[in-house]
This record gives sequence, structure tokens and C-alpha cells, in this order.
Amino acid sequence: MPKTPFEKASTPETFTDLSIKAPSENSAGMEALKSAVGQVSKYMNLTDALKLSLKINQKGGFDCPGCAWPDPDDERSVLGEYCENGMKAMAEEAQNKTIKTDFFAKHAVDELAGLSDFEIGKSGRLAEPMYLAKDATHYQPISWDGAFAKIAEHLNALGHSDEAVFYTSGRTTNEAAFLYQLFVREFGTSNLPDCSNMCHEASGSALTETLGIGKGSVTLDDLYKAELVMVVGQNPGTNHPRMLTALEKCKKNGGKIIAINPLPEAGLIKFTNPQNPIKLLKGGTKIADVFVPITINGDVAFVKALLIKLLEKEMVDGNVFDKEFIETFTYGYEAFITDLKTYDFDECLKASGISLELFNQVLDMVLNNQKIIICWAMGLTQHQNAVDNIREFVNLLLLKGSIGKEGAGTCPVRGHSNVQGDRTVGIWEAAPQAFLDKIEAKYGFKPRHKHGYSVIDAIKAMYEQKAKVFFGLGGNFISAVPDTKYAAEALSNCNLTVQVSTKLNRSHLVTGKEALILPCLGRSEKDYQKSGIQVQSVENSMGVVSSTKGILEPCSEKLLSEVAVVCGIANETLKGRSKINWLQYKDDYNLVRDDIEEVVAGFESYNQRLQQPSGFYLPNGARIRKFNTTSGKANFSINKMPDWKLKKDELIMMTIRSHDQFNTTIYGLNDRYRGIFNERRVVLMNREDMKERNLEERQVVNLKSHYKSVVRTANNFKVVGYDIPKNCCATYFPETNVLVPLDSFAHTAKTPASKSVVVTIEALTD
Ligand SMILES: Nc1nc2c(c(=O)[nH]1)N[C@H]1C(S)=C(S)[C@@H](COP(=O)(O)OP(=O)(O)OC[C@H]3O[C@@H](n4cnc5c(=O)[nH]c(N)nc54)[C@H](O)[C@@H]3O)O[C@H]1N2
Ligand SMILES: Nc1nc2c(c(=O)[nH]1)N[C@H]1C(S)=C(S)[C@@H](COP(=O)(O)OP(=O)(O)OC[C@H]3O[C@@H](n4cnc5c(=O)[nH]c(N)nc54)[C@H](O)[C@@H]3O)O[C@H]1N2
Ligand SMILES: [Mo]
Repeated sequence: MPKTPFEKASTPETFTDLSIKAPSENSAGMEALKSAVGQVSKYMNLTDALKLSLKINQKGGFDCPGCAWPDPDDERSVLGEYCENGMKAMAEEAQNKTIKTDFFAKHAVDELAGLSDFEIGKSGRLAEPMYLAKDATHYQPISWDGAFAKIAEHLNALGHSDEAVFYTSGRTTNEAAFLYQLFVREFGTSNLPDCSNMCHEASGSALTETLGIGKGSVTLDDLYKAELVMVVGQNPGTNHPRMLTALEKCKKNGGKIIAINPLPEAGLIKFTNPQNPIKLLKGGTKIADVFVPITINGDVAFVKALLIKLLEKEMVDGNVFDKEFIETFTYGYEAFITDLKTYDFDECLKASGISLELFNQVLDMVLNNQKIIICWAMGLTQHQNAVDNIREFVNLLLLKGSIGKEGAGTCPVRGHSNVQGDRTVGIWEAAPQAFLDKIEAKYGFKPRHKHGYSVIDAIKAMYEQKAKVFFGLGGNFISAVPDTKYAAEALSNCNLTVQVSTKLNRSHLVTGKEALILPCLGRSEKDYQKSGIQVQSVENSMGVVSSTKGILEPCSEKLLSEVAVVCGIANETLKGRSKINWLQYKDDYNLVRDDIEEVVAGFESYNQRLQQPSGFYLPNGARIRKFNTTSGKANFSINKMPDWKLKKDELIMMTIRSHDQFNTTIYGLNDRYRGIFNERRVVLMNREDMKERNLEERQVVNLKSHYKSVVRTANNFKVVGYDIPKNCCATYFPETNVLVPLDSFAHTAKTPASKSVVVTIEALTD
């Protein structure tokens, strides 16, 4: 029996032999070095590995395909600005093993779908274009021209351009992303969902509305100079290890750090810089001065409690708020204060799950410091009230005048290495009219004004057969999106699914009636074109644009660059009706950058400035107190408390990353810092919650999520008692994405609420 789309989309529910140790309090250090070296030596030859590690994140080198944390402007470590997980990301991409025709001839799609994500990832690098014909069981080779023709044929057969969906993941460089959205717009749709929709979209919405720019306002230098940094809903030890070096520097300069997180993540507690041999021997730096074990989604309640006490103090002492800043630069203060006064401190504190003693420690630090930075990631953005979460923290910064001055401001820490740049150059289903007007002025066609599908809308449209072609530039759509069962049906309804990828993943196996795999160059590889080896560019989390240039030989002769793939498809699809000479761009990427300079603000002298060793900063209004909002000022906002009413037996579940994964790419089966080894099918539970349910350590359970009377199930998880607040639990994504309801998402931003899933834990009876 052939597998159903849902079966193909699911990871096997079998166990891999869990072992548990005490969670680690220290991050990085020797263990990190060992783990990185282990990973690299498994997948790469050592000369290549050394070559890469010396060039990674160096001026004129290549941008690490891991996270979007910025590189220091001035001095960079001679060992390379790398980290354990950056090395793993690199080894994964630059591995020697390739998969070609013989691999696909040997293994049927159904067979490959029976593997775990970890096993799928180990198959190797995709090395030639492959085609899955209608009703076929195996992929077969296809030429690049054949693939372009197939895509053009399907796209041109659609009744309307809106029947195609063009997804982007955040590794795509500025050059490829710009051309891609240009092609999509000339083709006639704005259906440009991207991974950002599932990631920092809520940050973009909240920050645009309150501060007039959807990006953070701080630079690395600000972090060094801050008096107080709050790290909220973020696990930097695993996901942004190089951020710990910056926090360490901040502490050295006298700064204080507060971590707000349901879990006492190792990186937040202590850090041993792997590039500092003395520290390696002597043990690390304590990172968080105060750790706040917030209940899941208790952040608005906690910040409100802080705001209430700040206001009380201000009314007595008159020196808590930055009144000059508030008067000159903000709007909506009175309404905000009137609303704040309707909340009760005790209720807010109770909802946050934090003791008064701990609260007072945080309050003192907020009262006594004037240069405050708030850093956050998915712990704030993946909730239904994600936008409120972020706006409430912005209120705190505004009261303290902590925005647009040295050592202060907002720091949403981005995920993928160029997710911010992709949005800057036009990957946006809801692009502003001013941007579309620029496109029209430059290229002479009218881009569609109607907003396109975000990720959630795209899944619905495919399910309802309103969209019939899915195209993914990078990423692993089926494993990354919520509601796996529904999403699998949605994709299988398509006539054609196309993935431009470096590695085999589940999205190649959950397909439309026909499917294509288009293998592309990775960041670390040389990009040979007519005018020579090409340089590309990326934007980091702090708005710095810099160049990236591969240094290894491509793993196969049959790879194309993403730029060449986009040009090829655009040229073939829009043949005879395009106003653009598509093929010129792939020969010389300088031409793409000249175009970006004309269309996107802030890229003056792009080609020239890209040659500056540290790149260049894009303009940022919030950084200089120029707030490009509807009121022309920084806006206070009014945010409600979320109102959770858990029924008896229900818990709130967050789906998080282990230490051995990059999103849907599973490097290994350990979550070293949390003390969990050789198993991903675990549910971390509060020990009292376990007792109440008569559950024992390692007991096998099924998880059920409950949303608007629909029950979703994920089977076979082992219970692990953990230091997590009561009524909360945690599992790894993507195994539990099946439990995340498609229609539970952040208001205004539509970020899936994958950190607040209501579940029950069902013990198996035999
Ligand atoms: N090695 C590695 N690096 C990565 C990635 C990776 O998978 N692996 N992914 C990249 C990407 S795309 C992204 S977006 C980032 C993700 O980086 P993170 O956001 O750090 O990743 P998550 O594992 O989703 O962790 C979220 C953290 O939020 C906490 N949390 C959950 N719910 C709440 C809440 O309600 N309130 C608060 N205060 N905290 C909460 C969790 O305990 C956890 O520590 O990392 C990027 N870098
Ligand atoms: N439940 C739950 N779901 C989540 C999250 C969560 O916390 N919980 N996090 C969400 C977040 S923050 C994000 S960003 C998304 C991630 O969603 P995606 O970005 O779609 O997923 P990734 O796993 O990062 O994509 C990995 C694939 O990208 C391809 N790839 C890697 N490098 C390149 C490259 O240079 N070029 C091309 N063309 N392809 C490349 C490889 O084939 C690899 O298999 O997942 C989201 N989903
Ligand atoms: Mo992300």
C-alpha cells in the first residue's frame, strides 16, 4: 500500500533509546569544541574543514549558514568567528557525500519517507535535478532545461497567477531573493509566504506599529554598553551561541542580565567562551544575574506587573520615567496610563507565576538602570498574543526612554542567516505600496497590489485547491509548518511541487502530483559565472549588509546557483512577455545589486560599499529617534492580558529546538545542555504535574492537543521530569507540529502559536 501524504509527512514514532543526565549549567567550553569537531570530521575532509573554519564570518569570507547573529565590526577572532552550532551547520552543507540518480533509482519515495529526519539528512547533498512523474514511485533525472520547461508549462497553464505559491526560507541571499520576488511579481501574484511568517513576523508587526521599523534598533556596540539586558524567550546557548560572547562583554563592562524563560537554559546561566583558552580551563562566566522562570505565555502579565510598580514609584518620586523623551518622542501616553491603572498588581504577578521576591529583584534593576536592551526570539513571537508580548516590552522601553540612545533599544534576534535581508529586498506577501511603485517605475509592469498568501493562507489555499503549484526556494515547508496532517493533504493536492534545495528533506517526499528537486550551491561553495566567481550579500540581525563568497569547489557539476535557477525559470516562464532581460543577471550579480540600489532605500553605492570589509549599516529610524509611524512618534500601545483557562488535566506545551538541530535539519539525537541523550520523542514535564497524573520518568505517553473541539494526536513520547513551571510542558519541533492547530496564530501577524499548544498527556494502558 502506498503511504498517505500524512504518513509520508510524519517521522516514525519509534524510540531511539533515551538516556538522561542532570541538565548542564554551563554552555560552550570543551564539550562544544569536541562536539563540533566530531560532527565536522564525520562529514567533511579535514583540509576543507580547516579552510572553512578560517574563513567563516571573516571579513571577505563567507557568511555562516547558521543563525543571523552579527559579526563584530572591528576585531574578529583569528580562529574564525565560529561556534559549535555554526560548525555543525557548515559541516552539514559542505559534506562530501552526494546523492544522484542511482540513489533515487534505488530508493522509492515511500521508502525514504519511512526514515527519520535525522536519517534523511544523513543521505548527503543533492547533486542533480530530479523529477517525480505522475503516479511514479521513484524520482528520475531531468535536465535543467527540462525542469525549467516543466515549471513554465505548469505556471502558464494556471487560470490565474494567484494559483501559484512561492515560498522562501531565510538562507537565500539578497541577490537571489530580489530576483525571485521580481519574477513572482512580474508573473502576476504577491503569493510570497516565507519562513519569517512562522518566526519573527510578530516582531515586525509590533515594531512597525510602535517604532516605525520592523527591525531591531540596537547594534553590537550597544549591547556591549547596555546597563541592563533582558533576554526573553530565547535560548542563545543553542541557537545564537555567538551572542553569549557579546553578553559576556556587556557584563565585563558592568552590565546586568536578566533571563526570562520557562527553562533554566544552560547558555543563560553560564558560558565558557570556546575561543578563550584560559576560560576553557578555569570555567565560565556567569551570564544571568537574575533568572525569571516565567510560566509559558506569562510575559505580558509579568511586564504589566513591572509597569504598574514603575508607575506607582513615578507618582511618588517623579524620577522613574524619562519624561522629556515621552513628551518629545512618543504618542498615546495618557491612554496607556489610563488603561494600565485598570489592572491589579497581584493578579498580574500571579498570572506570571513569579514570586514577589524575584519580581522585586527585577524591579530594582529596571528602576536603577537607564540603558536597557530587550532581546527576544521565539518564546515571545509564537503565541496568539505575540504582538502584544512585544508591544508590552516596547512600552517598558518607552517609559524609560530606552530607545534610540547608546546602549539601549530593541533586539529581536533573527533566526535564519538572511531572513532579515530577504524581507528588505522584497520577499513579502504584504509589501508596502511605495516598494511596488518603485518596481513599476523601474521595470514598467504593474505589480499586483492585493496582498498575497502568508504561510497559513497558502496552506489553506492548497488544501482548498485554490492554489495548484507550490514552489519553495530553500526550506522544508512540510516539516516547518503547523498542523502536519492538514498541510500534507494541502501539498498533495497540488499539480506540481518544486523545491530548490541543498539537502534532501521531507518536503521532497510529500509532493504534488508531479514534483521537482532542483539542487543548488550552498554558501560555502564557489559560484562560477560568465564574469567570474560571484560575490553575494546578506543582512544580519542588526541591519548590517555584508558580502559572502564561497571558497570550496561545488560538490557536483550539476548544481546551479539560486540566482541562475530563478533567472532560468523566469526566462522560460515569461518568454515573449517579459519586460526584463532575465539571463543577463546570472552572468554578473553586480547588475542585480545595481537594480536593488534603484528600488530599495538604503542601498546607495551598493556594489562599492559591499567591498568595505565589515559591510555597511542600513538606515534605521528608531536608532536615531525618527519614528516612521502613523503618528510620526513612537506609539505606546494597549495590550490585554491573555486569558488562559486550562481545563483539568490540560497543560500548555511549547515546541522548541534541541541542541542538535537546525530547524528541521536534525544533526544528532542529543540535547546535551538539557541532559537528554539519544532521543527526540520526549515531553519535558514539571514533576508535580507528573505526580498528579501518576506518571513516571520515561513512561510512554500519547499527546493530544485540544483546539476549538478538534483533537489532534501525536503518539509515543517519553516523560522526562524537568525544571519547568507547573502546568507547562515542552517537546521538540517538528515531531509535534501535528499538534499545532493551523488556525491558532498571532493576531495581525499570523505567526503559528507553536509555543502555546493546549495538550493533555495520555498514559498508555496495556
Ligand atoms: N543551532 C541552531 N541555531 C538556530 C536554529 C536552530 O534550530 N538551531 N534556528 C534558527 C531560527 S530560524 C530561529 S527563529 C532561532 C530560534 O531561537 P530560539 O527562539 O532561541 O529557539 P526556540 O528553541 O524556539 O526557543 C525558544 C525559547 O523560548 C522559551 N519560551 C517558550 N515559550 C516562552 C514564553 O511564553 N515566554 C518566554 N519568556 N519564553 C518562552 C523556551 O524555553 C526556549 O528557551 O534560532 C536560529 N538559530
Ligand atoms: N512547532 C514549531 N514549528 C516551527 C518552529 C517552532 O519553533 N516550533 N519554528 C519556525 C521557524 S522560527 C522557522 S524559521 C521555520 C523554518 O522553516 P524552513 O526555513 O522552511 O526550514 P529549515 O529547516 O530551516 O530548512 C532546511 C532546508 O533548507 C535547505 N537549504 C539549506 N541551505 C540552503 C541554501 O543555501 N539554499 C537552498 N535553496 N536551500 C537550502 C535544505 O534542503 C534543508 O533541508 O520553522 C518554523 N516551524
Ligand atoms: Mo526562525
